[in-house]
Formats: sequence, C-alpha cells, structure tokens
Amino acid sequence: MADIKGTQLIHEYLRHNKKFPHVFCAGCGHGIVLGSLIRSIHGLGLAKDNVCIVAGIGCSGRLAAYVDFNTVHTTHGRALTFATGIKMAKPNMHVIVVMGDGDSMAIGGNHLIHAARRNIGVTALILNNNIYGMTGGQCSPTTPAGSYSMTTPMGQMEQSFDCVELCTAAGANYVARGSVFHVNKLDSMIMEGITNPGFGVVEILSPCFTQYGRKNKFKSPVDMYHALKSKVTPLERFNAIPEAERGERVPSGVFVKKDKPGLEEKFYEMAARCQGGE
Ligand SMILES: Cc1ncc(C[n+]2csc(CCOP(=O)(O)OP(=O)(O)O)c2C)c(N)n1
Ligand code: SF4
Repeated sequence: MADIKGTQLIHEYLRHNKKFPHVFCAGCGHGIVLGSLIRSIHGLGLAKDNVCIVAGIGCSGRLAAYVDFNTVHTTHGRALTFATGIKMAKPNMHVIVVMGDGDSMAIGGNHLIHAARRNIGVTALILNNNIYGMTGGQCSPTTPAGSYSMTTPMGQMEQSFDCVELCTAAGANYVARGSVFHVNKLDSMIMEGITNPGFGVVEILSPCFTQYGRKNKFKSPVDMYHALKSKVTPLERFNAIPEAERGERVPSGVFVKKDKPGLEEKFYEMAARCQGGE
C-alpha cells in the first residue's frame, strides 16, 4: 500500500461515514490505542480482508466498530471464544482481540487463561484502565488496592491481578505491557504480538479520567498522563531498582517471547497427517 500517514491513514482505515462521532470521553486512552492499532496493521502491510478485529463489550469494545476490517462485536467476556473459532476456521487470518480489564480478567478471565494455555494464534490487546468504564465505574480485577471506585467507596480491599504474570503463568507465547503515553513502543509491541506465532497479549495502560481519575484525586486527564509517564518504567531499569524503592512503578516491555506453534498450526498439521493415513 502507498506510504500514507496521519489523517490519510484515518480515511483509509476508519468507517468514518458510518460510526462517528465516537463515544470516547475527552482524554480517554482508548482512542490512542485505536491509532496505534491502525498504524501497526498499516506498518505490517496487512491486507484489510486478512484482518479480523474481535471485541467484547465496554468502552474498549467500541474500537471494533470504528475500523474497516472484518469486525465482530461479541458478548461481554466472550471475545476470545469467538476469536478462537475464527482462527481455527481461518488459520491465515490475523485475528486481533480487543478487551477491557473487566472484559478479559473478570467475566472473561477463564477464557483468557485457556486461550493462553492453548496458545491459540490470536493477539489480545487488553486495555487496562483499572475500572469498569462503560457501566459507571465499578471496581475491576485490576483496580489497585486502596483506590476508590463506585463499588469501593472506602477503598479497594482486594489485591489485584497482574495481567502480565497471569498470562505468562498460563502459557502465552508473547506477553508485553505498554502504555498510551509511549505510543512508538506500543506500536512495535502490537506489531510483534501480531507477527509472533501462538497467543500474544499486550496489556495497555490506558487512563479513564471519567470513571477512575475523578474519584482518585487526579485533577484532569493531563494529570493522569503525567502520573502514567512517571509510573511506567522500562523492564531493565525496573529490575535494577531495589524492590523496596520501586514504589508505584510498573515495569513495561516484552516479558515473554517464545515461538511454540499455535494451536491452529498443530491442528492443521494433525489433520494433514490423518488425511494422509498416518
Ligand atoms: C453478561 C454481561 N454482564 C455484564 C454486562 C455489563 N457490562 C457491560 S460493559 C461492562 C464492563 C466494562 O468494563 P471493561 O471491560 O473494563 O471495559 P471499559 O468499559 O473499562 O473499557 C459490564 C460489566 C454485560 N454487557 N453483559
Ligand atoms: S468512561 Fe472512561 S473508558 Fe469509557 S470512554 Fe470515558 S474515559 Fe474512556
């Protein structure tokens, strides 16, 4: 495809005549992820017909509606099940799943674990805003201990999931964590997640000022982005800091990169063996 950039990219990849204006609040990180996803797909030179975006329900789930690829907007927590079916039926399709932290790790937590265990060849983008954005700010499995939400007015008492550790332990081939403040790195993580075989997960820290920030002493969306900038620390630098001094810092980078064949590769290889009478 010709070398197009900026707004030309938007015209090329968005369903601009059908689905706009978009629903995202001012300062929402999810729109930045949308831009990163488009740049990554364009950067890899993938044909639109060969890409399928599968989304669950939530503000994050709306991304699928805006882009001009094959798209499926599924039920809450079930995006990975639809994606698994699509990938098994069409192994050459690039299947990219977009989920929120609630969608992927609460109602869809079981599917996330088993997609990683099976190492199905899809790429999961987990837009982690630490809250249920769309439904009014209830706490999610990643709401940090002590922080406030609609359902934890005195502060969250439970410990939260670490998405990277969860997906690593469950067996995913590619596990990375990026943020919407560091978009160039995010673009390369998404590209690597798409091209690496097997199950790829990119956790993306994406602020929600409306439902999380306002309750947790952030003055503005900009304030949240400043906090994100100071918190996110490249993995090597993070590891060099003594544990007692890490404070609020969150490591970012590529945590796992393996090349085990995806489930669909193993399945079609077995099918060929069966048809060959072996
Ligand atoms: C089976 C089912 N349960 C609950 C809901 C209500 N619901 C819609 S979106 C959502 C949470 C969204 O939060 P998250 O996945 O973190 O995404 P965000 O909106 O923050 O991007 C919930 C609970 C639903 N649509 N379907
Ligand atoms: S509620 Fe939060 S996640 Fe949803 S669009 Fe607004 S800022 Fe984004």
